[in-house]
Amino acid sequence: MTTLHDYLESAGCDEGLTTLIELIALQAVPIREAFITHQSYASTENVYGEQQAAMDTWADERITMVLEESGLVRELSSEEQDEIRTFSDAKYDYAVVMDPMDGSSLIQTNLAVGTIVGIYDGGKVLQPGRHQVAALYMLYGPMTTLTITVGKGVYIFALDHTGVYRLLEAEVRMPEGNLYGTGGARPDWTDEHAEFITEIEKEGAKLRYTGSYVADFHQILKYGGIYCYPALKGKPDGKLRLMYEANPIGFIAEQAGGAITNGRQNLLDVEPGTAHQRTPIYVGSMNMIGRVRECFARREA
Ligand code: AFP
Repeated sequence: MTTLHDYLESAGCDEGLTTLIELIALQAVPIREAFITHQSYASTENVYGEQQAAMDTWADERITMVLEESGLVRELSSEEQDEIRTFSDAKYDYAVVMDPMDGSSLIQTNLAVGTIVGIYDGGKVLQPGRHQVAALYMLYGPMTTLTITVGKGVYIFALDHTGVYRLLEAEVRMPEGNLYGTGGARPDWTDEHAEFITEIEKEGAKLRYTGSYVADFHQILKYGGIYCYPALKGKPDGKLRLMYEANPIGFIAEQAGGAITNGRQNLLDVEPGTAHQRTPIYVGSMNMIGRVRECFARREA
C-alpha cells in the first residue's frame, strides 16, 4: 500500500518539501500521547484573548521547536503566537502557517480535533492562500488521518501502529451533498446568512456541527454540503482566521472540486493584511458555494 513518502515522491515534491511534510505529519504521534496528560486549560490567553487549553500551548511549542530545528522553515506564523517567527539559520525558504490544535475546547469531551497547516515557498507567510505549495491537516479521531494537497488533488492517509502513514483514499472528490454546519447564534446572524440557511433547510439540508472546524470540514469533504462561520452582527469578520483556518482548508476544498468564499470573494485570492485577521468562511461543495454567492448578490442588488 502506498505510504505518504511514496506519494510525495511520485507527486514530484522536492526533498525539502517532502521532509517538511513528513516531519509535520509525524508530530501526530507525540500529540496523541500528550492528550491524556494535557486535558486542562493553561492559565494563558492567546492573541485573541481566548483561554488557551494546555494542548494549544503544548502542540504549538512542540511543532515550533521541531520546525525551527529542521532548518527547512524561514518564517512561521501560528494562531497561538502574537508575532511571526523568523528562523534566519534556515537553509530552505519554506514558510509555514498553522493552527496547532483546532477545536481544543473539545479535547475534554473526546471529540475529534486537529492540526491545520499551510506551506508557502519564498520565505514569507503573508501571502494569498492561492500561493500555498501544500496544505494539510491531521485529524485526531478514531483514526489519525492526514488529508493533504500539494496542488495535485487531495489524498487521505491513515497513521498505522508502526508510525507510517498509509494511503486511505486517493484523488478525493467532494460530492454535492446536503449537510451543513454553521457557527454563531441565530439572533446574531446577518440577514443574508439567515436567508441562506433558511433556504437550504427548506430543501432538506441536515445540520452537523461539533464546534471543531477541522472535523466539521472533514465531514463536508467526505459527504458534501457546506461549513459556515459567518459574519455576525457586531462581529463583521466572524470568528475564524484567514491564514490559519480559511486558506489551508480552502486550498484542500478547491483541490477536491469544492470552493471557499466569504460570500463575495474567493478567500484564496485575499491578500492578507495581518497574520491574525479574521474572515467569514463558507467552504464546501461547488453548488452550495454558488448558492451562497447568489444569496449575497441578491441582498446587494
Ligand atoms: P477552539 O480551538 O478554541 O476550540 O475554537 C474552535 C474554533 O475556532 C473552530 O474549530 C470552530 O469551528 C469554532 O471555533 C467554533 O466556534 P463556536 O463555539 O462559536 O461555534
